[in-house]
Formats: sequence, structure tokens, C-alpha cells
Amino acid sequence: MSQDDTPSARSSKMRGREFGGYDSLVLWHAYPRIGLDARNQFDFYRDMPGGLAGLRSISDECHARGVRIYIDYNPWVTSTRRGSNEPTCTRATGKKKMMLGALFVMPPTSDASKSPQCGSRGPLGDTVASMFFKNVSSNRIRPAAPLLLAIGFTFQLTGIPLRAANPADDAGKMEWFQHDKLGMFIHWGPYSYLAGEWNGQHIPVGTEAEWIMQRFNIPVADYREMAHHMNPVHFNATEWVALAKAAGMKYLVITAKHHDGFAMYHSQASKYNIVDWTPFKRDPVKELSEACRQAGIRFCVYYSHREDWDDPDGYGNNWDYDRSKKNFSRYLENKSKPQLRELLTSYGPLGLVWFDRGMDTNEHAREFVELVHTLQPRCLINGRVGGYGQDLLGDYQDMNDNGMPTGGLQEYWETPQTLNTTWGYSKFDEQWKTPGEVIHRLVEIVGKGGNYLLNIGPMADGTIPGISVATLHKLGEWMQANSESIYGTTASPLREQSWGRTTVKGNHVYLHVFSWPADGKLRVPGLKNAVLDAYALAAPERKLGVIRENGTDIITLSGHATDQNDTVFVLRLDGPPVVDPPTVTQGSDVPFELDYLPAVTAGKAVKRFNRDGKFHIAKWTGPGDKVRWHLLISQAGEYRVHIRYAAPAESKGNQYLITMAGQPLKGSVIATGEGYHYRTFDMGTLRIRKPGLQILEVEPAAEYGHNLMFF
Ligand code: FHN
Repeated sequence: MSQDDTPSARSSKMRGREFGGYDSLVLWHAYPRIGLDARNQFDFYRDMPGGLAGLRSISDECHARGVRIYIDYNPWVTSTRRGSNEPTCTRATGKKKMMLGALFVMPPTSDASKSPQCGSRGPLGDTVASMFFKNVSSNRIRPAAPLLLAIGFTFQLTGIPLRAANPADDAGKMEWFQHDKLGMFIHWGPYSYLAGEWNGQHIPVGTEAEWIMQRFNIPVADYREMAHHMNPVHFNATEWVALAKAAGMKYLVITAKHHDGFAMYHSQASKYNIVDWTPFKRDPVKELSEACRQAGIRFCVYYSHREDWDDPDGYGNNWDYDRSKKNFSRYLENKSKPQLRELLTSYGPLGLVWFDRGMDTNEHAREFVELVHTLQPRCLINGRVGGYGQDLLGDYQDMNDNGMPTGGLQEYWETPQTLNTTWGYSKFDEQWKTPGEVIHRLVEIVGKGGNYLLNIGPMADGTIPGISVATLHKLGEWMQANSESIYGTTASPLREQSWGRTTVKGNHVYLHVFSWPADGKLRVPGLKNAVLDAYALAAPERKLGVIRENGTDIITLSGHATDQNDTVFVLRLDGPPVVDPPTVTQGSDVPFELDYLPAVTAGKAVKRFNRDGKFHIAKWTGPGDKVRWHLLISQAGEYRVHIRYAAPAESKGNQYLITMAGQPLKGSVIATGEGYHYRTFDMGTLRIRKPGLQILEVEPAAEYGHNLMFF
């Protein structure tokens, strides 16, 4: 390609030539990534360096020259088959729906006479020049929806910034959590002594061995008697911490008290603890805290603040204790809070307190939050401190156990995961994850912006199962070579790739190749930036060839995978990676389904995890806190809109607006019940005059000072 024939030279030549004499510019197919047959796209767009960024520079130039811009879409493009030269045509029949995250929209009737005619090529046969520049008075280019203009120029996605669940807490204290990515979870207690067996009964593989007391309703007296036998003579805090460090783990969370009520540290609040109750007489939590500090690992504790099967007033044991006689507040005041106070005052600075199983009320949960804030203001609190079905407290959210979110979360998060299928040791559970699976999970989690808290379940004598040790060493070997692609990275705006996953740090995109491409070419679709360099993380000096074709960067790999689980390559870009926002497309008679995943949020609206194990949008309290979807509408017509949301009593009566193509639909929130009870409401109709890309937005109509609704 000669200098003069580069896409950028061509585009500037075209601009220079064609702007003269016209007072408007119409961009057909201005959205370059809508999965069209390449022949139906103008070279101008396909080849333009920077894609939409290139369009933006045209936009700037137009503004400078007083040229108006419209974006328009060929009505047939959305039904053009890949690989086909001719656009196909779908007749609009029946009802279409569009769903908004739970918003559904469907055209009640489609007028076939307004449908595009099969075989007609429309403007596609025109020359590029005549396509781009039209007088606004021309019929064909009349802008049906000036709103479309915004699409190409306003919204792009770059790395997803994460927030603390409570923004007031964010003042720099999330930094280590955001950077460190990988932690060791340790479930260890008297249940480890039982190892999944009680009186000949076995905990089924696939369920939690640490729940054995509850599962077999073991009487408190019997369990307490058994706990006397815990004597971890092989426990060596330095070795445990060294293992965590070798694996690349940066923080360590030990169960100071699990649901069985037994304290694995020297508690003054209850004699039922490892120092006073067992022949061991040592405090492993203390030893671990010291070993962690020496090794530079952040020390953290797990504390089951609500559940306690030993305490007559605690939650969960209804086989020994009469539920009606329980005084839960007494348990909180006499055991749970005093023990938490001990942990916060006698074990040095804690990275975080890992609460579990929620709390009966958010008022009680706030008391625990307060306690932590008062005694150790920099200590983080996980989201499980608060109740189920309530707005989440804590500095970050934990997914469900072993949970893997689909992506797009905008709050700090972590997922606790097992190495086999239990947290506490079970002699029966041999369903171990391979090192490869562990590495893939790590990369997937980190690529979605989260932290991986990987559990080990040591035996009662203090031995860590050999297979866990081996897996963590393998993970560590991989981390040794590749940790640059893990620590300090942020969520990748690129979607999941068929060959692996991506992580991002600043201007670098790390390509984690799980399956080596047969033709030795790695395809990375969707990046809008210029690629400055490509290389293997292990060999930065050897640059790899990259070409961009139809919006896809193709990297020619050399040699073979250097790591059978994940070989990492790096793309150095001209800035943080930028991609187009996801576009929701419409099947011929399938409703749009607009949920949290392809949504783009603005203002305070945030995509979050809820304790139901689902994801939603919340924290939008006033105008500007918007949720927005980019829709590719294939058929003009009237669309019926339904919205599905959950709203507690406090949200009742909040007004909101749904806007598309300049038409607002107004809604008033109806309370759906406490917790996350979703209901669907009919919102009326929106008229879409022509197919193409549209933006649909939802936002509160006024400032309410509380959440509009859970969407
Ligand atoms: O019930 C516990 C379980 O035993 C384990 O501690 C896990 C770890 O995330 N948390 C609870 C269940 O979610």
C-alpha cells in the first residue's frame, strides 16, 4: 500500500474533496461492527483507522466547517446474511418484543408495506462519495432520528472502572484489593477432624464437609467432645504462608470462627477455642498473622457473625435449642461482637474481615460495619456482612460460592472458590480442579475485574492435602512467568474470545491463549485503538506481525504454546483499550431483551451483584443516573414496552423516563415487595420509523435520594 493509499490518507482525501459544496454529511452504516457482509459496508468505514475514533475526527471536522452530520442506516443491512452478496429481506410479521433488563419491547403490528423490499439494494449501489454527502433536502437522506447522531460519537467502552459498594469508603483503601487479585482462603476447624464422616455417615461429595454438624444434627455435647481431639501437631504457619506466597497469592483469609462456633484463636469471650479446648494450646491465627506479616502477605480473618450452632442464642442450631427461646441479640452482644472485637484488636492490622451468611437485619449488619470502622478504619468488609434481599453493605461484593459472573460488574468483587467441592477437609472428596482449570478461572475472574479467593481445606493435624500443594505450586510457576498480566489489571472491555480471555493494564491488553489457533493466527476483534506492538509476554523483544482486517487485529504467532494452560501475549496500544458498546440485535420475531449485561450505565447507576446470586442495576437516585442500551432495530413499527423490576416500599412512586427515538415513556414505580421480587409492567408503545441503531435510555425523573428501583 503506498503512503497515499493508506486508509487515513484516503479518508482525508475524501473529506477534503467532498465536503465542499454540501451542507450536510450522511454517514451510512456508520456503525462498523454490526456483523454485515463486508461488501455492504463502505471501504471508508471498514478501513478507517481507529474505527469510530476515525469517525469522531470527521465529526470534529464537520463541526469546524459548519457541516451538519446525520447518521443513517440501510434498512436491509440488519437482515443481511454473513457471506452473502445480496441483502436478504425479512418481512415484518407478527409481534416483536423488546425487553428491558427487564424492559421488553414489541411491535404490536408491523405494516408489511413499510417493510424493505427484497432484492432492492437501495443506496448500497451508490458510490461512496454520493453516499456520504447529500443535501438535507434530499428525501432519501432525511434524518428520521437525529438521535442516531449520538451513537457513533458519544459512547465507547474502555476499561470498566470499579467502585466500592459504599463510595464514601473508597478513599484509597480499595487499592490493594484491586491490585492483588489472588488470595488464599483457609477453612479449618474441628470439622476437619471429622473429615466428612460422623458415626459411619458420610457427607456426600459435592457438599460442604464443614457443615457436618448441621447436616447430621450432631448434638452440641458430642461435637464439643470431638473438638477436644483437634491437635494440629503438623501445623506450621510459616509453611502455609510460604505456600500462599509461592502460588502468587497476596492475601490470606483464615476461618477464625466458622458456623460450628469453635474459635480457632485464643478467645477470651468463649472458652470454646483451640487454645483452651484442645491439647494443641497454641493460637494458629496469631501464628499465621505473624507469618503473613513477615512474608508480606496481607492477613485477613473470616468470621461467621450470624450463624453459630454452639451458642444457644446463635442462628442455625434448632436441633439442640428451642428456636422460640433464642435471644439473638444476646448472642450478638455476648459472643459475636466481643469475638470480632478481639480479632480486630489482638492480631495487628487486618486486610479485611470476611463475614458470611448475611445478617438478620441491615441494622444489625451496620453495627458490625461500625465496629470494624471504629477499630480498624482501613480494614475492608465483604458484602456478606449484610442481609439477603437487602441493599448490600460492605466495601466489595462476594459472588455466590464458586460463582462466576457473566461480566460487566462495576463494583469491586471477589469470588470464593474451592479446589475440590468442599471448603473444609473431606477424605472422600477427590474432585480436584486441575492446575489448568485454576489458571483459567483466575484469568477469567481477573479479566472481569474480580479477585479470586482460592480455598484450601487443611487436615485436622495441620497437613495441607498434597494435591492442593501441588496445584498451588503449578499455579505459582505460571504466576512467576505471567503475573504482570494479573496483578494491577482491570476488567477488560473486550468480550470473551474463542481462544481464551483478555486482561488489561493501562495501554496493554494481555491475550491469554488457552487454545492455540491451528493456523497460528490470533484474532482479536473490536479494538478501536492503534496497536503499537505485539509480543509474547515471555519475549518482549521479539515483535509479532499484526494486521487489522475488518476491525479485527490478526496477530501472527510464532512457534508453539510455551505454556499448555495459558500462553500470554501482549498488545501495546496507543491508549487504554477502547471498544464499541455492545449492540443488542433483534431476531425476526424475537423480543429485544435488555438486561444489565449489554447496558451502559452513567452517573451513579451501577451494575451490581445481589445476594440472590443475580446481577442487577441499582444506585440510580436522580436524573443523569442513566442506563442505556444500543439497539439494532431491524423493523420499523410500533414497539410495545414492558419493564420488569424489583422495588421495595421506599421506591414506591418514584418517577422514571424511558426514552428512545426522542419519545419518552413515563413510569411511576410500583412497590413489588421486600427483597428482590420482580414484576413486569406494561409501559405503552414507542414508534420506530425506520430500522437502524437506536439508543434506549431509562433514568429517574427527579432526585429521590434513594434507589429508583432494582432493575
Ligand atoms: O456456609 C458457608 C460455607 O461453609 C463456606 O464457608 C462458604 C465460603 O464462601 N461460605 C458459606 C456459604 O456461602
